[in-house]
Amino acid sequence: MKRRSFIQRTAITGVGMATGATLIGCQQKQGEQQQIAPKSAEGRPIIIPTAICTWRFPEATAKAGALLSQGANALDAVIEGVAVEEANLDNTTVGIGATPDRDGAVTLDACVMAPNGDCGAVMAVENIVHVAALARKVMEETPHVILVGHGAEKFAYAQGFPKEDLLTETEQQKWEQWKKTSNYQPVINIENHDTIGMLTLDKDGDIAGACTTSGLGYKMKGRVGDSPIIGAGLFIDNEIGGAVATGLGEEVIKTVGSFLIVELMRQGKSPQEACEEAIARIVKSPSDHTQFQIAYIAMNKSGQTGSYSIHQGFSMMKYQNSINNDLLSDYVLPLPEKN
Ligand code: SD4
Repeated sequence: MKRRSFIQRTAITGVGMATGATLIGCQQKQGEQQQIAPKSAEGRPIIIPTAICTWRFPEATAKAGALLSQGANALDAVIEGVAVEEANLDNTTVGIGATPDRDGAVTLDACVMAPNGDCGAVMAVENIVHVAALARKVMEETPHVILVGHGAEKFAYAQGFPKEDLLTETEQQKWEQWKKTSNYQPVINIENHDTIGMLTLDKDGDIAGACTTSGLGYKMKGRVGDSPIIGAGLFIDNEIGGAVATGLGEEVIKTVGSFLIVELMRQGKSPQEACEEAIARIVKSPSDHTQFQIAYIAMNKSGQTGSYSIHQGFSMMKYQNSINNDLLSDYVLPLPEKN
């Protein structure tokens, strides 16, 4: 089912449903969630393994959440979680099946950040599906943080990643159609935004994050957005928490959004307050925020979460205690009429 029709259906019925062993809770607003950090009888914080992600990807949080419940560490869980969407042919903004660039090539960006502060990223990579796992390899197996283009692809083969054609027939046909007008008009919330950014908190209280995307559909060759840029698309500080962005990357980069959110949490803001402040910075900037979507999600060390977006329509998945909740985000602006 296309994400948009799923939104409409769930918004109308508001019913829960089951996928495998995982209960998907009713749609709730992020603000309606209980956000009390649980404590033991002795007053010590209890850590509840948690996975959150951008947009409505219940299978991804279910995968990461189940692994966390089985004792997996935050980094392993987050890589496996986002891999679900990288392999999802129906997701046209991540991995195989994604929308190509203007030249008809699918090029992927991803980054990861580990609890110890290490990070890795790959940009503009072709022919590799699991680019978050590849970013992890850059982090763990090279002295570098970022590899781009052919260099990243060559490294992937050396690490045993298979070469795969990422352009599906459907996306090729859509691109052929698009070429007739070459009309580049991103539509808020729909075709151009389905990047998955995920944060995981494991039983030891460690936080990891990953972000993986094809960026913007029909982007210029070589264009890179915020998603693989540490501090912009993703940031983790294991003493504080983490944040991930989705939406028009150019605007996230200008405000170093994810780093900003973690710093605001360090200063005492809740994840929700920090996400709202980061969006407020963009809204206050000279860029015309009525014309693009940006959303943030954040989590602190207690498993408290927040999300906020410029436009209506963004939601975050949150898996905690075997419940996979779809949390509608608060926003600055209602959807424009054309949507
Ligand atoms: C980018 N932030 O490349 C990404 C796009 C995105 O959902 O989030 N799409 O700018």
